Amino acid sequence: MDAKYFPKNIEKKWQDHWHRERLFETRADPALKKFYLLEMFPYPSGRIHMGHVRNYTIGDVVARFLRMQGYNVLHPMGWDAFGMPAENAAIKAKTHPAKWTYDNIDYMRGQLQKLGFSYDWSREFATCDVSYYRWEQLFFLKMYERGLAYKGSAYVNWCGTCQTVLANEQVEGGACWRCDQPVVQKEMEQWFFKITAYVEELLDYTFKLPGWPERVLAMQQNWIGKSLGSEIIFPMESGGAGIKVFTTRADTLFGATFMSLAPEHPLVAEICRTAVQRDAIEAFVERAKQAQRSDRTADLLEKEGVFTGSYCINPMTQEKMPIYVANFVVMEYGTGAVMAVPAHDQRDFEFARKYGLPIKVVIKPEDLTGIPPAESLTEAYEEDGVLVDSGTFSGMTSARAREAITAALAGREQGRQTVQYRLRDWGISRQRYWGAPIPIIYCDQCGTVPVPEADLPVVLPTDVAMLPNGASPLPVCEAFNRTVCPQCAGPARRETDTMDTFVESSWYFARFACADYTAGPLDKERVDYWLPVDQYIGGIEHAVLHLLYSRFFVKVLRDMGYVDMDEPFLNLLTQGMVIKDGAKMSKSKGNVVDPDEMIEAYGADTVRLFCLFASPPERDLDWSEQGVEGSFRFLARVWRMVAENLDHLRAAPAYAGNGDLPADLLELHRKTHQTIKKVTEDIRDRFHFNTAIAAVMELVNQIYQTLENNGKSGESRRVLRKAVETVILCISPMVPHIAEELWRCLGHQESVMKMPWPAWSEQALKTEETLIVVQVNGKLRSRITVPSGATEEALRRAAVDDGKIQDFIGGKKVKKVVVVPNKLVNIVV
Ligand code: ANZ
Ligand code: ZN
Repeated sequence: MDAKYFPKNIEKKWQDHWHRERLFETRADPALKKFYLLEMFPYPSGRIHMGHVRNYTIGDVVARFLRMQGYNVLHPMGWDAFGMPAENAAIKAKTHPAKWTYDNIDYMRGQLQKLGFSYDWSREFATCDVSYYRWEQLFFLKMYERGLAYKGSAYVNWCGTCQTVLANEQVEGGACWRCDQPVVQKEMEQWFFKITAYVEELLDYTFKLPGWPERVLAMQQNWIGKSLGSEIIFPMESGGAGIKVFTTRADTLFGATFMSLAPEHPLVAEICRTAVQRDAIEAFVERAKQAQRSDRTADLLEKEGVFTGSYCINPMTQEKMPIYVANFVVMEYGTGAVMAVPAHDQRDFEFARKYGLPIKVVIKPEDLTGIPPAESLTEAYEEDGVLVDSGTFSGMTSARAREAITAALAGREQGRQTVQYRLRDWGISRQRYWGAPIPIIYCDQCGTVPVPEADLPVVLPTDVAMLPNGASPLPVCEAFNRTVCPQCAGPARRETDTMDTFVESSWYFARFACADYTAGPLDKERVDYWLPVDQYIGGIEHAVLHLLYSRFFVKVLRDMGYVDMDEPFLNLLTQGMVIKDGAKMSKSKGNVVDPDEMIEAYGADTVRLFCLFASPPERDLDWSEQGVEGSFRFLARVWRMVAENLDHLRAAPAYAGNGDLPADLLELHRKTHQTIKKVTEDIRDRFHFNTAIAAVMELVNQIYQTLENNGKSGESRRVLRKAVETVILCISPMVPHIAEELWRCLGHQESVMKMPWPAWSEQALKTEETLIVVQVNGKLRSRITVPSGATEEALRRAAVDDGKIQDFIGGKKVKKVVVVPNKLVNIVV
């Protein structure tokens, strides 16, 4: 064995060996306890980044740890391979998205292999493989049959830069999640998945996922945004159908003094009284529509509106209420109409002040003090309270009044209790090329016709030239586009929209259970064995996108009979970001550290160790080259510990006795078992690899100490060997290459990965105590209890620190301390 640690000499060697031995390939076996461990699969952008390295290292440690604990572990890897960057890159580099994508996959697979991750590569697939997306097209057809996939016209988020529609989940603060450019509203025909059909179940289960971080569940609950409230109908002054509003504050109805409609509200065009008003409104509506929806509801937005010239009637006060069009009302929520209560809603308050509309106070704090009369109000009183000026409801609390007023209206068919959700159906149409074609055909005679199942897959043509402006080449690709109608055999055209790539990532985890299956999308038997995913690991940025879509998809697949579970991911770990110089490591910040360079300089094990040691997984990880060097130095120290004592260690089997040992060996024995316990619990219960590693470091220190102090008795060799093997076993999930090499150097024939995880002995943890006599100048002055086998140094300290002894020493100078281990300390002053 080399005297010094050279990762290059061992890493590739063991990677190849593990691969040849197929150590990580798994098969469903009902006799074994299964564990499905999954990290979010990457987009093949070209190279992996440190965020990937961290995510996948965390997953790999858990996978290797659980295998040693006897689990049948499924740990697959694949590629989320459709999506726009491929198109943009292909246009720039004058290549084809398919070539760009598969080249990247080849490169990145090599990178992952260089890190020694223990994936079952036999299950690898890319979502742009026809053998994958063909099944997604089948799901689409089945969803279409069930009304869960439908085409509708809607205002959608349009990103001009990316030339595509975005889902609500993909718009962040009014900007495209991918290119950060402003998103505008555009009315378009779109395909939708009816996620709202599952809204109650999706919400319900957020309270039944104890293995998920609270933060993610809260984000999903907010996104679903369930509101209990009332629908109230306000008759038009001129008769005809009234205006329906949704409100959570029916208790404020007596204070509703005007009505606000969304610019897109269908009534707007009808009720403008004069041509002047109509022009003013049209101009206003156009302006308002340009603004992004999320901005329109933001608190900071300048409230603006235009009077329509019409009035409706407050169903309680019977007073006339002017109808306005207002920029802060959105069509997509509730009914697109809001009863305005300026005294109790801040937006309405600002609006009323601006346009001189009446403000009427109808809620006061419970003690009936506090809020000034309407004229001198400076802001709305938005809290619940007690009703005033509200007819027979005056004196009621807000909570009671909401029910009572709604019930009274219900009696007159002017209102009812209802529930609203913020969640909208999932728009899945993308006007892009590099995606799974939507299996639909349009025929002049028959209309919209689904592609028959037998005609699947609808293969994305690859012999197309990319258009320089970034628009999809599919609409102009006649070979693809022109087809015959499956119903009437007449000429027809294909849908040229492709599916959102989030559709692919909504079920890939199930396909990993049976990636080679060709008789259908999912082999029920294997899927039932492996799923749900026991532990999922990935970034928090997917909290409402991928993680919500996947939950929805699994429920749909369940209802179609493909799977037997309600939820896809039992436990979720969201790891923090990788930070450098105070900012997230990213290309745009120019602070990227390339994993390849780090592996080249230090070896994969060091990179892995640093990622694990620098911080617990949920926290951000601060990249530091010194930290990386420190990790390397530790591994080198472990290496020397074995290399420099190899003959000594190889001469005896590991100690397996009950701890009947001389003091210093007993200490090492105890430390060994303490370390096993600590590492096991830190990994198993908390994924706190950093503290686990710190514990191993302590054990290594202790081993060095014992090596220094101890002769080469048979017993010491055995205890040392046990301690050294413990170090190797405990670090083997984290730094598998060096662990494997050292393990073999000790003479083992079998891979360290096939070893059972070490167990600790409770008995070894126990510290026996010994009574020690303490003398000062030869006279008995105190007795202290210390752990048996305490070192001389520890005894000396314990004796000098003892309270009684301190009194005897007083201010005198300690000349000498004589220690008789396990018996006596004499302090000479
Ligand atoms: C009258 C009222 C009085 C309201 C009051 C609030 C306070 P959540 O909790 O989010 O469901 N609203 C309803 N539809 C809207 C739309 N399409 N665009 C903008 N705002 C809309 O919010 C429900 C409240 O949001 C509703 O209750 C309504 O204003 C407003 F003192 O109705 B409220
Ligand atoms: Zn037809």
